[in-house]
Amino acid sequence: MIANQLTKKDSKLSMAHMWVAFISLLIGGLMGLLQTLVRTGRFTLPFGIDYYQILTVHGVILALVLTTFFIIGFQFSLMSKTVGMSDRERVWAWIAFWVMLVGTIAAATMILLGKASVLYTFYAPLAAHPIFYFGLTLVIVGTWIACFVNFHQLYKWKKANKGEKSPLLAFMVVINMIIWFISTIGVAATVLIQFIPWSLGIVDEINILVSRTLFWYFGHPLVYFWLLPAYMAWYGIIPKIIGGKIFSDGLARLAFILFLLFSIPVGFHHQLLEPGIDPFWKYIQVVLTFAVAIPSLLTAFSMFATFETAGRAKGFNTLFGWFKALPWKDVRFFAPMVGMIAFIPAGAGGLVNASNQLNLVVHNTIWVTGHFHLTLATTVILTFFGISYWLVPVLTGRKLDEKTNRLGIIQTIVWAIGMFFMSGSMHIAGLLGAPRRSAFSEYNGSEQVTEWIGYQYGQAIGGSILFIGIIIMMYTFIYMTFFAPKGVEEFPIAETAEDAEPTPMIFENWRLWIGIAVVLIAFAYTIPFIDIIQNSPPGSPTFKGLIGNS
Ligand code: HAS
Repeated sequence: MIANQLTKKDSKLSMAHMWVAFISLLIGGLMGLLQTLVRTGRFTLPFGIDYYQILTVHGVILALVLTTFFIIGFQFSLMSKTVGMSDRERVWAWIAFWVMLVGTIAAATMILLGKASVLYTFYAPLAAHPIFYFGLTLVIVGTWIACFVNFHQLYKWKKANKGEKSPLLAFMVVINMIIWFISTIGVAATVLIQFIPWSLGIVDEINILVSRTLFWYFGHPLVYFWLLPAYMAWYGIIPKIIGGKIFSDGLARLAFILFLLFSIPVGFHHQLLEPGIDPFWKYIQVVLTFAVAIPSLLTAFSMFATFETAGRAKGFNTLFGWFKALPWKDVRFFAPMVGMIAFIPAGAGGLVNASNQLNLVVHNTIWVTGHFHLTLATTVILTFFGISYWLVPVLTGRKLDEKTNRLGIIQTIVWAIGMFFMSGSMHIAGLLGAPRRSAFSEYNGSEQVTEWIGYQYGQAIGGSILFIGIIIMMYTFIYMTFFAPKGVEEFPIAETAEDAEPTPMIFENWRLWIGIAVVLIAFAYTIPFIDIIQNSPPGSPTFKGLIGNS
């Protein structure tokens, strides 16, 4: 192992995950471009391909496959770097990778064959081929193996370093994987107990509200599973890149613990307009949703503090002078920073969604699609791109050279412009009532549709610019992997500021935090869930007809 680098074996493991993530980016991005073109009403898909088929590929491949592989690969590299990985752990990590990959290929094949056009939320009563659900199950089982590898890595480190505070990034990885493990129990339950028997014809009907509730029990923490690795980079890596220090290790850990507590018992905010759930429990979960915004506000504070102290330490002492001290020409900082700036309106949009009355206006409109293209496809993805500009060279034994840096800066600007048009148009069209999850339609010549058309062109323009961004990113990925100059690239891990308050050891009390998380989940879900089951309407048979997934 070269100093500051990972071992060859660890690098290979993370790099395998990066390959799957970037190939997914290309396929999923192409589908996204096609969708925006179809929605102008001027473009028809060739060879009888169905709109909902490509929409499913887009959602599953980008929201589930790209993210999961990138996150797990990145987290393995953080764990190897901070607490180490044994040969046995690495064998299990590879098993996790292959199980996830086989599951992904199975599910993707069914979608491509037109047998699973059920979108990434696979809402019942839309039914897919059973192999699609088996594929998803394998993906989840694979991630669980990865969870336990990470848990074991930290456990081993703690045993060897009794009484010591665990490395910040390892602590963060473990929190993220605990959130993932607890939340995926919900989606595993609905897939195994409800969807698989129903799609195999063993049972005739499915309880739709139960399936959606179990899905969203998983679906909201899923968004934090995406966000937290970006926060790992913001808290633990960016300070090093800007030549500063982590403002407060304790504050960073507190933010992550708050995510563990509040990110799960909030799924009802995706179901505010769904009948059959007692409004009192929706209210409780909305309150908890506002609580889960607090760790993001803490993060905003912490990042500003990090930037300001770094700038002042370099002698930029006026009120906003520190802003100039930031390394704007370094893509490792620039790409995540653009992501952070995007998170200000993106997060505000989330708070709009969470407000019961405003949710009435935006729910099921394309505003929501605009929201997650700002949060996930801008804030999170630009941070992931920012990570890959140094991580891929570290993994391949190459250098982040001037060419990569320049391409990365251009890519970030192209992405920001594309997303401004696409997500901006989505937000506005949504406010004008344009629905989400729908192909182009004139709705029998309804006048209201004319108000949306301009914004649908806006989405296509944005989508085309974004696709150029994807091509640049793919080129840069290939360049970094095979052609950049060989050398030793820095794996940047920040240190905490000397004058930061000491981190309370109670943050390492895993039993306490997991215990409180479980109590909160039980409180928010038990009574409404019993109510949903006891007062269920009749179940639904499979529905495969209209969208070609016969
Ligand atoms: Fe969301 C729907 C509420 C965050 C993703 N969300 C979705 C869906 C997705 C998604 C995928 O309450 C659609 C699911 C579907 O298919 O139906 N969301 C929220 C709230 C937050 C939030 C309250 N969402 C996210 C994140 C996502 C994501 C993060 C992905 C990564 N969302 C909702 C609701 C719905 C919803 C409802 C359902 C809507 C419906 O009706 O269907 C919060 O976590 C947001 C808190 C964020 C902040 C911002 C803090 C700002 C920071 C940046 C600091 C900047 C710096 C730079 C330091 C409070 C940290 C400064 C530099 C300068 C130069 C100025």
